[in-house]
Amino acid sequence: MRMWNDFLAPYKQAVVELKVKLKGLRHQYKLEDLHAPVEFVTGRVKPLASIYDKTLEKNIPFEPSPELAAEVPDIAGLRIMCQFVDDIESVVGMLRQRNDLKIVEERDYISNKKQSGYRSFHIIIEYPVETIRGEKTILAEIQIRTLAMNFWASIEHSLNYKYQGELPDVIRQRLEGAAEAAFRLDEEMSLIRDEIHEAQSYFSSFKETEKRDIQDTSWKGEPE
Ligand code: 0O2
Ligand code: 0O2
Repeated sequence: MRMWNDFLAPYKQAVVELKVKLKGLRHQYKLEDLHAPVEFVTGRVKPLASIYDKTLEKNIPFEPSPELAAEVPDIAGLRIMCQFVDDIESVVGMLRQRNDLKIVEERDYISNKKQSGYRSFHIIIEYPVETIRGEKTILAEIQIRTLAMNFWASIEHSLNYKYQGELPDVIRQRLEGAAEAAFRLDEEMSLIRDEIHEAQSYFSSFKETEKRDIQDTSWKGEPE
């Protein structure tokens, strides 16, 4: 187990660091009162049981090794959720410009959805982690998707887990239909994007004023 802990340590470090950095993008947009292409960010280190399944699939030994690190590029996984399909392109553009990571592969499952109906944009990066024994470069996967794509993927993932990958035909067809419905929802939302932005910016400035008023009242105290 010690060997696995040592092997996974830089991946854990990378997930923590990248989560802070990617969430930071959202805060920077908010600070400037701009629409943030990042809605929220999650991250995880692949559980050992899932790494084990991958090694069976790829027919490689289940042991910490450079081969495993190269064959399973999503041991460190980050997920960026966006409101609109166009936001995905903005996020990908920003990632391409960063100096703290290097993109080594892009997979566009939005233009080319998977047979299951799955849509998302995947990026594999090389990311340097500073360790007590010097710099270690690891691979990490960043998945970028809309809220609707994420909703579909998490439901499909749970169903696949329940049926252990053998989905009954009727459920498979329903999921394909649901994937199209999610895609149409994204298209509809894009069409009223400007209206939504206006409403959100109105709502946040209203909240700010409300917060200021409350602070003013508590500072002055209750009228006597
Ligand atoms: P905020 O201020 O809500 O953005 P950790 O416990 O440190 O490992 P973290 O980030 O707390 O990690 O948890 P995780 O599971 O990686 O990410 C969850 C973050 O995503 C939380 O934000 C949730 O609020 C946010 N999240 C999850 N699902 C949704 C959703 O459907 N909509 C929205 N808008 N946000 C969601 P934080 O980090 O607590 O901070
Ligand atoms: P997890 O951690 O449970 O999400 P390949 O070997 O080239 O066929 P590979 O290595 O599976 O492809 O990479 P791919 O397909 O680019 O990305 C794999 C990850 O994308 C999966 O991780 C899922 O997170 C997500 N994904 C891909 N296809 C689907 C799908 O049909 N439905 C859902 N819900 N998610 C999908 P893991 O490894 O499954 O693990």
